[in-house]
Amino acid sequence: MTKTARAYTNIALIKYWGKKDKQLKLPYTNSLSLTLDRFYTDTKSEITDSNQDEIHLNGKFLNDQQSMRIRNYLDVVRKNYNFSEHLSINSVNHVPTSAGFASSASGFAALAASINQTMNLNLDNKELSILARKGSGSATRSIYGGFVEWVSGDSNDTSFAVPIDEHPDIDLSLLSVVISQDTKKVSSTSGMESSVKTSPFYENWVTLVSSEINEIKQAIAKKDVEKIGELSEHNAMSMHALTLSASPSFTYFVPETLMVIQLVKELRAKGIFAYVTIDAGPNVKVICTKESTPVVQKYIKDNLPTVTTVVANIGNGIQYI
Ligand code: 2P0
Repeated sequence: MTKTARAYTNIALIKYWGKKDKQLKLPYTNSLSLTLDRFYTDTKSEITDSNQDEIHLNGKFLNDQQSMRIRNYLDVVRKNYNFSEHLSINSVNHVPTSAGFASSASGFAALAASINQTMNLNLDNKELSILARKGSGSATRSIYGGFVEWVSGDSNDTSFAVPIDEHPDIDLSLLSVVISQDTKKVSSTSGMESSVKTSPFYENWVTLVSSEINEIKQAIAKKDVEKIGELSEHNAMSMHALTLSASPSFTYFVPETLMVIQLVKELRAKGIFAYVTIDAGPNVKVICTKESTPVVQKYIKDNLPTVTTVVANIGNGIQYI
């Protein structure tokens, strides 16, 4: 019997923002993430006699338009691995869709792992990471648990994730502050394209990321959580500066995003461990320690009662259940 593939989402501490090859999804820079235990996708696939793929998400059949991205991906996988069978895919997303947590990361990592199993492709984790990348850049990193680096590479075979520390013994948690679950107006793919093409700071970003990747790896090795927090916050703000400096300018922030940033700064001024990171959406993720998490959670809820908060800890790589 085919098993269900489970992949957890990840939060990039040093972010991927821009492709040098759109087709292969080769990034301009390396990126580095932390896999989370709270948000994941379960995917099961089976060979079908039908002459087209059948995609179900959260128990609902997706029509042609809704399933286009996944069907295009399956065409790529079939071509790459030389099989012709169509698949019936059942995916359940335990991630708030399109709300700043990349459901595409866990989604495409779980899909790649599921196909690997159903079609007996016998891919190792490096090959699986390459396969997941073709679905979505951030999925490249969700193959592994803990701290993961995606090495940009310069070809299909050289762009994949490597585990930095899959089970780190480090005091870090992530408080997700959910401001809005609305679908974002600018997709990550088009947001990064516009930043690469039009932000006058894009070259600086590439230089910055290369030094921040080295610094954060040293901080991880030393378990220097303050340094990890500082670098992550700085990197996130630099990424969002690329959106603000694009032409036309755009931003993923909403007023509450800035309010949470402000609250986190207030907490830090009081000696509480808290740093923000923000993906391509309005929601804020606060990097905390075990001790600071409840304090940060209460402070944010007291000041902004409309938001919801979820705590995530460090998660594992791909699992088959
Ligand atoms: C990241 N993000 O490193 C960055 C930071 C969002 C902000 O990767 O175009 O869905 O499918 O490769 O991976 C989200 O974009 O984009 C993302 P594609 P993806 O996690």
